[in-house]
Amino acid sequence: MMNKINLNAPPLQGIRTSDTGSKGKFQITLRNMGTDGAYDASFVRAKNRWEKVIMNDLPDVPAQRGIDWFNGVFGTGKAANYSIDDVLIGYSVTEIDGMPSNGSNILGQAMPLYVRLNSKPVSPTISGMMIFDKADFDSMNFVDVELIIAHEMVRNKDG
Ligand SMILES: [Ca+2]
Ligand SMILES: [Ca+2]
Repeated sequence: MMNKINLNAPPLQGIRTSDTGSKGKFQITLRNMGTDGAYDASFVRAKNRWEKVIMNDLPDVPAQRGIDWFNGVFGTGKAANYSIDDVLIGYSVTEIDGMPSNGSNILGQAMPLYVRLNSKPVSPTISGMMIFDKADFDSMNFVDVELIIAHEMVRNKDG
């Protein structure tokens, strides 16, 4: 396996944020943190889908000293430390377990990594990660791939 991934994601982190100064449209920033760009267009279409339906814009979260918004998930050389408007999602389509025939197939993993602590009653996500198995995506049509990405993306919305 060329790209080793740690499927044991780090625990969810929270950052105190401002609730004021929000005026604009909801933005999702995507970063391909892997090496395979074959599904980039599917991620963009899923992102556009959610940006259209999520109404509540949030204030930017400024860069925090010493913090990697991906919390090491994609390696220390790929740390993200910059201002976030409104959500940052790092993704990778890579080798996980292929498509084993014993029924234990892993499709991927998606979860929030940092959330805003000051927004009540929910804690909207600052950053999240999505990792998918290339073997599984390669076995599907692009419509199904996009639906799976969109479904997992919304799980990143609120921590
Ligand atoms: Ca915003
Ligand atoms: Ca798999």
